[in-house]
Amino acid sequence: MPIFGFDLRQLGCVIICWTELIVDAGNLGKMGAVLVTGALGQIGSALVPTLVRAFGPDAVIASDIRHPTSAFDHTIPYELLDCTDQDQVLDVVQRRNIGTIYHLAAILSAVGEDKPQAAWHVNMAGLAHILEAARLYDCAVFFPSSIAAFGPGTPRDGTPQVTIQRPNTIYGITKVTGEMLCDYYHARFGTNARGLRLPGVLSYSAPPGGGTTDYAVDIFHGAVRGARYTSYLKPDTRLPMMYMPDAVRAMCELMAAQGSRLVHRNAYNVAAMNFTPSELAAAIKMYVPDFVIDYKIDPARQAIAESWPRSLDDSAARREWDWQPGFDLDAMVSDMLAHLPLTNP
Ligand code: NAD
Ligand code: AKB
Repeated sequence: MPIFGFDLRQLGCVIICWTELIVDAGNLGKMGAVLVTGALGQIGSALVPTLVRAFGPDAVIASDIRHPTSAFDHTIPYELLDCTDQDQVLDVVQRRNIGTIYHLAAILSAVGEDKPQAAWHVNMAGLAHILEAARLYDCAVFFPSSIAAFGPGTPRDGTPQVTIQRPNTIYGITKVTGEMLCDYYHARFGTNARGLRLPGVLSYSAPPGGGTTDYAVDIFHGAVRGARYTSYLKPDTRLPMMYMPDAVRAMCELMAAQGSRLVHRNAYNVAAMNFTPSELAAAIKMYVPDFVIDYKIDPARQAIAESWPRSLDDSAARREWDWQPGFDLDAMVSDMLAHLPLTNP
């Protein structure tokens, strides 16, 4: 994006606007384009437009294993890319002159328990190929870990940054292994890999992709369609959550942060809010008075939720790169409901 003869990425001072939040997203890596894998998913659908606003449509390459749907903005360069195919990954990174990779492609927790071998393959082979491409072509890498990287032996309230990590889901095992693989590439090869342990992420624009926290998105669609929702988690199941604008901003801010400040660079706890299905239903009822929630428990997803933190200590992120969430429960509910009637007339 040349302006007055300079490329803003060179200056490290690109400004991103997202729902009135301003982010400095500079220092993303060496010069080069930004590749997003898994770009058609819930987070990619929000991240790609934000990156395009920062860097321009020619500097952001969206990719996924699927052909783009009609909702995809076809002005953005697109690659059909299976991240488990090393040759494809190396080809795209070299041919598109990639400098930064946001590696979002993955299989999430609930689908992962149905297909554990596929989850291991996509999540681990995919990350290994991305890190190898980053080593060979000197790219920065963003890796989204998850609250799933913790397990039943972890303290569940105010889960510390450094604590026991013995997850009992295949998804969680791939996330903690992914954190360690990023640590290894950074220590052994100097790869600029950075990561967040994201809570359940909520958004109105794209459906979630088969996780345990999906209820907290689905409930809004139930609320605007028929003022009803049947929760598959028990009413008192507390989980950490984050609204999509905060999640995208956290990803961009971490990638922009000064490397010398990052002690826990590959796996920061980040927190914004935590709630139970019954608390979320009560918050929605403030805006949709007729709203009714009932419960039909899915034992598989309930067991996963009960192995995860109820709340996170994100003081390392606050200290090392000035993380601050923007949305609490009420602000998130109000914003979700303000947008959903437009997408579900
Ligand atoms: P999603 O399921 O919505 O999207 C994942 C995308 O990856 C899909 O579009 C899918 O087609 C693609 N994909 C699957 N296999 C692929 C392959 N072999 N090659 C290329 N693409 C492939 O997931 P999301 O919610 O957007 O999550 C993105 C990342 O963030 C994942 O790594 C996930 O684990 C992590 N994360 C998400 C949340 C959340 O609440 N959404 C929370 C914590 C961490
Ligand atoms: C899931 O529920 O699998 C994801 C996550 C918290 O990683 N949303």
